[in-house]
Amino acid sequence: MKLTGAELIHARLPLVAPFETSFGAQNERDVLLVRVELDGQEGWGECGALPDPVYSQEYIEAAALTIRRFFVPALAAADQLTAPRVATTLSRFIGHRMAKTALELAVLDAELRAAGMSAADYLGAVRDSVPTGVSVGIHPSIPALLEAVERYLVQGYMRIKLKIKPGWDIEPVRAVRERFGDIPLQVDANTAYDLADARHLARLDDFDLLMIEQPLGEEDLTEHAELARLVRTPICLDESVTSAKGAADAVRIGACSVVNIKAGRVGGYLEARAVHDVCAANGVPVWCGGMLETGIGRAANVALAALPGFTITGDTSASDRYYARDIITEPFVLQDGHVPVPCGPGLGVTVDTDALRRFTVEREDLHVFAIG
Ligand code: OSB
Ligand code: MG
Repeated sequence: MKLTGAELIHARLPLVAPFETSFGAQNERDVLLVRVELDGQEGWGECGALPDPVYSQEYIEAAALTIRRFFVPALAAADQLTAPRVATTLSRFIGHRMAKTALELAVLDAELRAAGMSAADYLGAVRDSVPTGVSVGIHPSIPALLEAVERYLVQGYMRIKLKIKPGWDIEPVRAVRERFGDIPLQVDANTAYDLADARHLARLDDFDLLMIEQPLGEEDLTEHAELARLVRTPICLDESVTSAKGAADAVRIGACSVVNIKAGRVGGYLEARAVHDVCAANGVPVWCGGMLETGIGRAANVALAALPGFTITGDTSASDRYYARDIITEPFVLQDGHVPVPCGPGLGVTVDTDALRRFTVEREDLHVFAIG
């Protein structure tokens, strides 16, 4: 198939509640969506980038520019465009993994819709629903946090992840443990600590956490390996893992014993599957992370999370945990702590273009012309 059209949509969706992490608070989710046409067949993709380069180097405007200026012209020159060929066609461009992922996903959606196959089947899913946890942001007070956690537990979420940072770590974890007992509980620091904090982080060992996610900096692989020797709680990496090779290296040097897989962070859903494969081959459990996706990215994440190596509950929460109104007609609904894996062709979700238009900040038709 050939790329015959491409469109960028910058939408802004209000979040049901502010989401605060160690890198800042968000009240809304600005998101970059990509719509492609392959021989006239439509496909949708979502870019995980946030508006500011605070989780990774990428941010929405840079992703849009990179897609417009470099990626779409390169893909337009490819004759037999398929999802696996997106990564190979764009491989001479360094980084910009979330931007690449959005295009790979849109091409995959179009290709699979044309073939009548679901993304779940294409990726190798073995489940028709996935157990789901929830990522709970930093709250203004411990009572406010306990109220939020209680609400999620009542809704049926299977595990709670608390965002932590220096000054908001031991006490919130202790309070949640004391109040809710033996629930599956873990924390995520989004790089907020240094190796010098090892003794402090070891205090979390008292609380039987499933894992500490990304305590140290993105590039601090050897420091994570050192920290893993100083704390008993398993170390999970998020930001640090940007490829399957990187995952294998991290595991080999003992920097982590669990991996959070986010397709955008590693450059695509096919690379995400390769991370899954290399972790499975090394006996390392993985779980599916999230970037507050709309229904488009969520559909892809849930399909990925249905692969056999995803043995730990992830962050593929139901749509209403994020949005009062998703831009997708069918919201993902929690049922007995699980979300269903879409089984229709492609991503298996339908974009409500009228609703999307109401949330659109900027829309751009890209010129699809070949370079070279
Ligand atoms: O570190 O996992 C993270 C959201 C935005 C950026 C980074 C992270 C997160 C989350 C929320 O933890 C995951 C989700 O529910 O989508
Ligand atoms: Mg994380």
